[in-house]
Amino acid sequence: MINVNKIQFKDNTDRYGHLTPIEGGSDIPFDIQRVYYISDVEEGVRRGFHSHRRLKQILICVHGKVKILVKTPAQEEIITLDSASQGLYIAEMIWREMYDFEDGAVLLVLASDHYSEDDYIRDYEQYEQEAKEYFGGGDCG
Ligand code: T46
Repeated sequence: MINVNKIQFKDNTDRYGHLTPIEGGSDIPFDIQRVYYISDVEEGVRRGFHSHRRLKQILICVHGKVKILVKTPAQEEIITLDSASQGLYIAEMIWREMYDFEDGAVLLVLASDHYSEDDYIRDYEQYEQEAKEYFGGGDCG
């Protein structure tokens, strides 16, 4: 889907467990300016409901499982994140919702910029309007 893709990180697995390195400059298509994580999300809770105007992010479910709905005016996809060695790259102008957090799931996010509420579009109608201008029909297939 446009502005969204999965990234497979190197997974060093041995009998002592897993180790997943993520290196700036090679594994991540932007300079990491911020890291945050979402945890202890109760059953039935749905988060997100917004898009970013400029921010690019990579979501990694480092423990457990979570579903991510990504959406443009013309496309929609549901992606399950259940591997600590897999990232979901979401670039600008993508509506997202995160739900079905498994008990104990931890969603780590790498972001291309510092937190700025001005970069959020939290109203879906406003999002549709701005996204149609941004994609200009280029998100149709
Ligand atoms: C996103 C998804 C995947 C901060 O103070 N600093 C921060 O860096 C962030 C991300 C949030 N906040 C504050 C703003 C709110 O008062 O934390 C509170 C919860 O944020 P929000 O409701 O935006 O959380 P989610 O889970 O809906 O969305 C978050 C990110 O905000 C967003 O960028 O793409 O995770």
